[in-house]
Amino acid sequence: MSVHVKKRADYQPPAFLISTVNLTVNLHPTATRVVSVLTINRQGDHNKPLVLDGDKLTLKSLLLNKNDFSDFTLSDEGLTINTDEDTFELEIHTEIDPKNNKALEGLYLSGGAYCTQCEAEGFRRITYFMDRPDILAVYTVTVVGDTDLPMLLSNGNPVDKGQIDDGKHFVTWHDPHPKPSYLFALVAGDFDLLSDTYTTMSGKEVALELYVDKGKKAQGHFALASLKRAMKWDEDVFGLEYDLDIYMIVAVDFFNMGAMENKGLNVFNSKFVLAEQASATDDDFFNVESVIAHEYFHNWTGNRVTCRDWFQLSLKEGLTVFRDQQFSADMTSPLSNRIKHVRVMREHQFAEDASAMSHPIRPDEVIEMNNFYTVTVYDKGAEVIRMFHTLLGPEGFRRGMDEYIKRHDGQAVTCDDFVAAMQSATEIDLSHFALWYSQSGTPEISLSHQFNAQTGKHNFTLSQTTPATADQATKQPLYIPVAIEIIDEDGNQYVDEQGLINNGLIILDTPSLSFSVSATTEKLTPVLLGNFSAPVKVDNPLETDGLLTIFTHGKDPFNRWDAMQTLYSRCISALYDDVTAPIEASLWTDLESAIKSEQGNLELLGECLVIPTFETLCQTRKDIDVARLVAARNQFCLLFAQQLSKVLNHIFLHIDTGDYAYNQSAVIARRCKNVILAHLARLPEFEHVVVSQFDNADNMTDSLGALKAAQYTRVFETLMARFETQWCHDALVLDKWFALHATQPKDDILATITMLSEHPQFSLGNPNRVRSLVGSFAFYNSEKFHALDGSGYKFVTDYLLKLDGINPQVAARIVTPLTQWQGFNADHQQLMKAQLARLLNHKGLSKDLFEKVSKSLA
Ligand code: 0A1
Ligand code: ZN
Repeated sequence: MSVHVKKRADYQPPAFLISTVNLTVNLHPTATRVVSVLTINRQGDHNKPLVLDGDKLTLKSLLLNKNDFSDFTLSDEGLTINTDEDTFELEIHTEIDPKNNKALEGLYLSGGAYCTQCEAEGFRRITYFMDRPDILAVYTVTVVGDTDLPMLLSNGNPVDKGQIDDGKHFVTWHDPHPKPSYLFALVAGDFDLLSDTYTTMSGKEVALELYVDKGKKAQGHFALASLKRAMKWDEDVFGLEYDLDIYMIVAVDFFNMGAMENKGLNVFNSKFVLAEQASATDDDFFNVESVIAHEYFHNWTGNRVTCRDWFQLSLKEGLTVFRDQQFSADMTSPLSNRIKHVRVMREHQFAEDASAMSHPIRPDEVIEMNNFYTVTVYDKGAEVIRMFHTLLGPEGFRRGMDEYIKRHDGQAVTCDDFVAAMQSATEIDLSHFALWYSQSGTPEISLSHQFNAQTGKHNFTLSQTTPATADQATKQPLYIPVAIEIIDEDGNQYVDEQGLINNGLIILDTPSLSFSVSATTEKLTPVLLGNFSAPVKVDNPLETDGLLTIFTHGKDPFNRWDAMQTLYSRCISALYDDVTAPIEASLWTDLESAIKSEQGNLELLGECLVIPTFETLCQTRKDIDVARLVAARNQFCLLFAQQLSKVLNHIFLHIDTGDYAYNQSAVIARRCKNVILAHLARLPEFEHVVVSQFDNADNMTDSLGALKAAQYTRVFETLMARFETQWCHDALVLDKWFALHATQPKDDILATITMLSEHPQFSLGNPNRVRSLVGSFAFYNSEKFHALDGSGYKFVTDYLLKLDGINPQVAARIVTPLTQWQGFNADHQQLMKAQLARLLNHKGLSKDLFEKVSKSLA
């Protein structure tokens, strides 16, 4: 297959600019007509032709300065216009087929509604255009549709509407803010509408409109309230105010990602809009609020200031994820948010960096841009922004942000521009720090510690190294802010003699650095990477007593949680070596007292009782034998439940979750209770507790908590059947049920998944369904996905071969676990690669899958 690798270094400024776009879209399921009138200006002194991108379009006619025009060439990739005009108007008539657009890029049908998805390169599936983010134009859009599509929406403000004939009407929209084509949107359908208003800090009233499927209005109130909280927060924290008269959000069922920040008209996966007590878990509520906020925050970080080219994606995504994380922390709690994000980093981003898809947060080479909406660009990108925030402090960061917006409002810029704006707000030289944008891989920091009893001095050496990655063989030392505490057994804090530790932070910007501490005690415990101050792995060689000292006396709650995670991971390692190995009795008494001591802090306790997932455990291990690691983890969980059941049950019985409410203390209480229930459920004598919670739950968090716990009991299948009967009408709830089925490590799991894919609610064309069934199996059913007869790998591959012809973007996401073979032992690797080779040999493989599969076999 012919593939084109795009390189960041090859960026060329556009040869032409497009200042205005006048679109008329006449909707029809299989033959939508699009008329695009563009005002175009040549840039500089050259005689290059105008090259427009286009994909799956039928060109009907072309006019230049209102005359028929024929001096053009057409290819699969676009349209080349040969003209020597410098300023001209181009009118392009095309036809497209939304109904048969199953890739869900460009204009497509979701249920009965038309909607668009243009990021990253979907606008070229609607009309011929310079489909790149540095072409900023003012759009006027007329949507023409049948009257059974009462709502005709596009970006900006409505400026005209009317009846065309009996069966057709139109609405014209004008967006005064120049924008890149990826922010274009159009929606047409018959929805239920929730309306509200928001008065901005300067007193302007903004209409808020939320469009949901008919009958789902009650599930939209929380999203609308979240939007108002996000608008207020951005004013309070960043002084950023909304800039149009209307803000619309539409929820659709068929969507490849979470949501999309189209100017003034966000399109959302319904999963991130709809939420009410009976059918949504606390996590769902949380996710709705954070995705609503994320898309809203893009209005400034993404839309008003956008990316020059797609290599700069983290400019808007890393920054906006950081902003939504800060918002969520303010709305809920900093600790549980931080732990949530660190879990994502450790489970998914570290895995990506260890794989053939490793790339810096600002990638250098791309075949298919859709493959770069990654945990690296988004989540590691947000960690890099967080480090700016740590280094500059909240005020310095705010000054940098103000400067960034002041300099670049209305422009398409680069990550370097962002760094330069931050630099203007601090004395710290950020040039070394900026290496985080170009160097991939997960740095590993380690600490060595020697005590000299004669001098009473503790010498510490902190070192960093970044292992080579698939994309970069050599690595340089990074500029790493490491939050650090040095404590003794009673929790007294110590400072270093060199004064390298300032306000609990040490800057590690060389391969290693040393410092010393004077103390009479031999037992000093260094506590590293408070609040996960940098996206790195840590090797801090502490014994159990050191970890328990951190748990008991550490100042930073993140470190306290992390110490427990390390402790559990150590125990699992011992069981990996020998699953029958005894665990020292003192560990259980220590854990029991640790648990008792935190009874009053259910947030930390709930998180500390979570055993690291299989995926997290993989990130600190090599040459993994999956069955052994799964067995070791299971054995540890069983011992944990057996040894600690008394104290856990005692706490379980004393947690009062009260009447249902979605507020912080209630969420924390439910979370802790359900974590404990999942432990207790491993013991037969607690089966009735699981059933009783399932029977009595008045909210989805507790129902699903009971159902998940039930997987360790004999009643699982019965409860699953009851759940299905109760929820078979609600696709979003059934997704949870599909996912829970798919993650069962039972022998006939492949037959079960095949059967479920014939369920009336299942559809291969719907990304949410595919992700919940097949995605959950590939990502989270480690035991059966990695079965050593190769059946799990083959099953997923067979499925991907079917899916790739329908929706390559989703197929390329689900292939991820298959490409991450590096940590597993040779038996696994061989089987995984055999299936990757099958994919690679497949005729007509999409660019999306080709890029990931070929890299992982290289
Ligand atoms: N910009 C959106 C995410 C998004 C990206 C690509 C999409 O289709 C290929 C859709 C949405 C966000 O960050 O929320
Ligand atoms: Zn985003």
